[in-house]
Amino acid sequence: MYNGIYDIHSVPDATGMRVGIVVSEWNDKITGALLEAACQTLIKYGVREEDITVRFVPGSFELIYGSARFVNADQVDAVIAIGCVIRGDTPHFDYICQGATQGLADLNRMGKIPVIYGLLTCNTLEQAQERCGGMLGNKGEECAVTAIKMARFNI
Ligand code: DLZ
Repeated sequence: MYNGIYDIHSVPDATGMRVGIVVSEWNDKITGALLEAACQTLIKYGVREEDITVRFVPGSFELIYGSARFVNADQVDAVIAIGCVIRGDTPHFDYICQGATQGLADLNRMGKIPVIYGLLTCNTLEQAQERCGGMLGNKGEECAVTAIKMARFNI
């Protein structure tokens, strides 16, 4: 039963936590900045640097496979999938976003370990820049906090 003392802003201690991060090489300036913030934030809350495993994949569509490998390997407590898709002239953007989103959602539905959605889906490069350390903060930091909270999720 909820006893009214849960502080939604507190981040659990992440000591001993192991985290896998899958990073897309497309738009690498953006994904690199997201990765940097995610790692810094994990370490800030107690994750040891050696317990963070980073793997790169060519594009955001491959985040599904990369994350699935982590999920099935049973070696980490959470996975963060980092990518950035920027709208172009063709419907390609929609297919990649839909495919990656559905694939990551499917992995979460397995319920083995949480897979955190660090995919920026932007209309312009400027929108992406605003979200990786610009005016709107850094989604990598947000993903790290979410990973810690979800790895500590218990029923
Ligand atoms: C092909 C493609 C395009 C056009 N744009 C992006 C993008 O903005 N961001 C991204 O992460 N990946 C892009 N890709 C690559 C696809 O994600 C994928 O790597 C290829 O379709 C091969 O499966």
